[in-house]
Amino acid sequence: MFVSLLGTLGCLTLPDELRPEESDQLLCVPGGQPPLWKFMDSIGSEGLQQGEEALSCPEEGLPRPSDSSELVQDCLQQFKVTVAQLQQIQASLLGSMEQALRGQASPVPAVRMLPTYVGSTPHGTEQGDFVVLELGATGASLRVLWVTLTGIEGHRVEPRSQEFVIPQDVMLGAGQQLFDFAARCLSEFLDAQPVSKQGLQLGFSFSFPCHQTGLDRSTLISWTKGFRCSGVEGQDVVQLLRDAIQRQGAYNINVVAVVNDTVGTMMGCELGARPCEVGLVVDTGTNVCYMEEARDVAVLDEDRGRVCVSVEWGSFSDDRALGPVLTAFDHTLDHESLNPGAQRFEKMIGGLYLGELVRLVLAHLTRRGVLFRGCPSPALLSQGSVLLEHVAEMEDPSAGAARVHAILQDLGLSPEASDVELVQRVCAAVCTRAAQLCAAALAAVLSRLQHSREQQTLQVAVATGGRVCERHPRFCSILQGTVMLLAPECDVSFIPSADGGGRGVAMVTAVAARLAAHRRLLEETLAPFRLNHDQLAAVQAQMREAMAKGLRGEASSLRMLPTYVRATPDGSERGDFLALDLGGTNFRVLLVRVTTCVQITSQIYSIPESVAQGSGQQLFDHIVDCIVDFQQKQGLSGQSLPLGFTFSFPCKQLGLDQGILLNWTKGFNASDCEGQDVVSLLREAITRRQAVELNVVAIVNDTVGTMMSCGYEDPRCEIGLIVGTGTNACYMEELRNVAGVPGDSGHMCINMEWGAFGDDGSLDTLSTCFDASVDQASINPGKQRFEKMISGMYLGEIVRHILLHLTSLGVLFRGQQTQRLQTRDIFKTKFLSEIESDSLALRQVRAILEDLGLPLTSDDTLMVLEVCQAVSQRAAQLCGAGVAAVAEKIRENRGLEELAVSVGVDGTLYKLHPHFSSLVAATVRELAPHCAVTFLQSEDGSGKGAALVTAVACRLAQSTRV
Ligand code: 0WK
Ligand code: BGC
Ligand code: BGC
Repeated sequence: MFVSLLGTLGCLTLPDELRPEESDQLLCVPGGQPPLWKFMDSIGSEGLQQGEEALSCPEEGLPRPSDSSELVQDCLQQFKVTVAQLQQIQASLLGSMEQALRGQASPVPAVRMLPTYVGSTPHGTEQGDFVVLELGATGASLRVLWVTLTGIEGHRVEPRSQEFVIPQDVMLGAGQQLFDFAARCLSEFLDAQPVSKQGLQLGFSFSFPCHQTGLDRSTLISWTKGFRCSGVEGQDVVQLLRDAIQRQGAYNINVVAVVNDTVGTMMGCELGARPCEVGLVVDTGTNVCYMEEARDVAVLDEDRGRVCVSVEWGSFSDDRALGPVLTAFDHTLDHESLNPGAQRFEKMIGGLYLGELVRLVLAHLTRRGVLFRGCPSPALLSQGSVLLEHVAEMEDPSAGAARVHAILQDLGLSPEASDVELVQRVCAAVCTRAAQLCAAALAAVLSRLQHSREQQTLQVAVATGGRVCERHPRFCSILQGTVMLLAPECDVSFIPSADGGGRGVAMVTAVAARLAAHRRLLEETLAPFRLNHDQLAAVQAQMREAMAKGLRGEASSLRMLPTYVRATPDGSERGDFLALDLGGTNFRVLLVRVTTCVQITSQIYSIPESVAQGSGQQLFDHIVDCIVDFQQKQGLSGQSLPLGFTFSFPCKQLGLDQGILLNWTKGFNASDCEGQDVVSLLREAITRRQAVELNVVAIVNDTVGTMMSCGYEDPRCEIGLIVGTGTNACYMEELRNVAGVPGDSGHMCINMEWGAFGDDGSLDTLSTCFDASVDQASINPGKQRFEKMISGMYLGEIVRHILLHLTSLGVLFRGQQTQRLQTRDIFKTKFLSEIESDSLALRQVRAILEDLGLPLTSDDTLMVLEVCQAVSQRAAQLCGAGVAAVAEKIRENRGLEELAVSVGVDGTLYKLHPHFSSLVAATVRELAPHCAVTFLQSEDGSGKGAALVTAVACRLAQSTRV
């Protein structure tokens, strides 16, 4: 029962049932707080009679001096906070901070710990002219500044600024009214400045708790400090300001960043021996931010670097820690505030409340006849009449009694000398407690920094800002003294903020402007990779046209090569077959046993670059060496099994076992092969290697092998697709449409060799300078243009060229070109698949890139990820446009409304990239809505397909022989 009551300290509205007689014993909190009700009915406005009766001076029976000093003692004692209590607050706040950092939602953490998207303290290189709008830091006023950052250490240009008082009805009115007021102040300020009306960059210091989702996107959680405009909580305050500036229409101002005033204070602190990593503001409200380890901020997917977190300690409330130090005056103040129950901690420290607390104490002591002969003034009984400035002056020993007297007279009081001394003591009590509580909270932040930095002794600089810090005579010294008491192992230097954080906001704005400029440059660079529907439909149409020309035997970038495969397997094939699979990432030799099912035994052999680019004889001798090695290992030596040769290069087939290599692709360039029948080249190598019997029955392209391999499972599989080192497709075309091959009925599989699509320039409109760089650096410039925009051999290189370009623009890696990044093929296409994998956190992306020796910032990592996504997305969409063209061709061939067809697919890029296959399928659905296309990933590769083609050929040969 005791706890629950204190539990509601958050919003202490004493439940009726707890009226005085009941609560007497409950609230005598250890440490000697006098019973609350003794004060309550004499403190709050309702405690005081209203009107004339309230202002009446007691006729007789002022308290005896002894009583009054006990009364005063009682009163001031309440503001005394013990070290143990401060340590309890320090510990409790630290607990809440770490709970919130872990993202633990229940119990709801007492502080919010809001990430601010500020990832580094200023480099000092920031430069430019910036407009800064400060709203909320100093209560009922906003400030506009013109800040020039020179980017030269120690060279400072004094900001120009103007303060505008915000009318009460604007602070409590409609949100639009507030932002329109701000936009008017901006114009008024800029009208007085010799500045252009265009391209102004603005940093918005908005000092309220906000969820930030970007440097320029921030949603207000709740108002504090006397603000309560409607229609703003839950809204993006940057958008509200942009809309107001738009409505004002006087200036073209780009709101680049929004920051909390504590961040501005931290970022603005002069670069001393060590950068400030904590920003403390005590003005009308209070709050702190500090540089937290990104890995410890659960909501952020980061493991490296630091991020500035706004603690929002104003909302700290903890029964055990705060209960004992909350006085009746605090409850009354909260009860009568705009937001009862909220910001309890702030209401004990913030400048908006210190004056009110002093007023409540003075009114109470006056009521008890201890002050001003028991004669209150209307001002003393009016909420908010005692301001921070009053308290700061009255408490300032240098102000002297005369000044205090004058201030109290301004409040309609007639103070005696003893009153002046007592008022100063009350001010001191209230402010001392505020500074001590603030110190306990700051000590919690320092302990947190120690924890996260695993440092025994922490050296840190704290930037301080806000009028309580700046103007209150003793606040900072009490604060510093108490911090040293509570955090003795921390060596803290306090750096007063030179201009209330305006420069800091400009610093963040400069960083934001730089990042925004980088983002624009990134978008401009990647825009050509973002293909829209019309562009893809145009590629589809151009491919259809090229297919038709190729089939008619006319000049076309699509050679549409007949493969002499007329049928997909029908399951009656039987026997053992050898198969070779050359042209992909790996060269494989396979033994394929076809019974009622297909069993495969295979071995991967490497084709060294020197062989792939050596002599043709060397290449084919190497192939035969591998076959012999395989036969020996499989105990097949001396057996002459029918062999199917998957040869994944463009071949003009004259028959199933005759294929003239038209040109090498994919980095192969063996001499004396192009224009040759590769089956003959293989047979000659077999001959050269005496004692080997091999019966080469068929040569197939890997697309055909893949189609056949998948067709064995799904007879509707009539398209073969490879997206690996290279890319290509084949499909079953109507024989009547194939010029140069006799026969009008039946089908023939056509190897499109779509890798060469666009070699006639038809894709130049889509080609970028990065594609051109990759093409020029390739061993076959001008060739395989479509392949060079899609396949695995090239995507990594396209990305690398884009990264080089963005580095040269200073967008990436701070503009530092690294030797590694200049190295060809250093950025493997498999990195794209890894970097784009959803399961990889940014940190793993960073690890991949750091292995490449790239000096990364978290923004760089995000940008590299976006570059990879843009390049792979374009590749997948172009591939999808190609498949849509083929599917539509088959549908129209057969005069069908709707076509259901399957595509056998293979290739490392298609299989390993996390999004490639789904992007291809989505593009096909978009461009060929009347085709239900199923993609079948080939499990056994095209070697099996080659064996099946061989099996079909043997079956057909068998059937013709009988
Ligand atoms: C596996 C097939 C092979 C094809 C390769 C393509 O068995 O015929 O050439 O896929 O993919 P890559 O290995 O080039 O990624
Ligand atoms: C706000 C903080 C702000 C602090 C100091 C508090 O009321 O919630 O966001 O930093 O005041 O201005
Ligand atoms: C070749 C094709 C092959 C494709 C996929 C291209 O470079 O020209 O014949 O199908 O790569 O491996």
